Amino acid sequence: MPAETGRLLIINGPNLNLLGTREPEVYGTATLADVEEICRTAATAHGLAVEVVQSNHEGELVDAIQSVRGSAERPGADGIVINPAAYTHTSVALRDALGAVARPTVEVHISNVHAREEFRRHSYISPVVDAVIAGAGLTGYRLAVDLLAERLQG
Ligand code: CA2
Repeated sequence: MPAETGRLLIINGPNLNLLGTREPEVYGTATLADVEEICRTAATAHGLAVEVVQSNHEGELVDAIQSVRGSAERPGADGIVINPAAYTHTSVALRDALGAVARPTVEVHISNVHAREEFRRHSYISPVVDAVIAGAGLTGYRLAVDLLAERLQG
């Protein structure tokens, strides 16, 4: 196994802790633990470390984004995968935080947000990220990790 050559932060927004417990017709039956395993497996194959976080609180998500800068106590991160969940459609704070940290970032949505209610078609986040993946289910997280590995190592 090669030494880890970078770190990714995988951020999940509100209610994604409920994955696998409700609305399987929209979000499938896999859980947040499965998201973590998918990301870790893909990242490891690229020699990248991952940290997966989930919060139901907007300010905690802002703190998580800012944490990629690192500190004396914690390592930072080189890239971000974020499913902002409902905050996609409401949060100027998350958009500003992502814009400020300047790391390659992929926005992921499990469902195809363009095939659902009209309000889900607008994202405050998309203009400040490098790529958007929607409707690929949990595979979207793997694709996001693969893309970031390519951008960071290519
Ligand atoms: O498709 C996605 O990944 C979303 O980001 C999920 C959000 C939704 O607000 C976005 O429009 C699209 C909702 C996450 C809530 O996840 C649940 C999972 C299982 C049961 C209930 C909610």
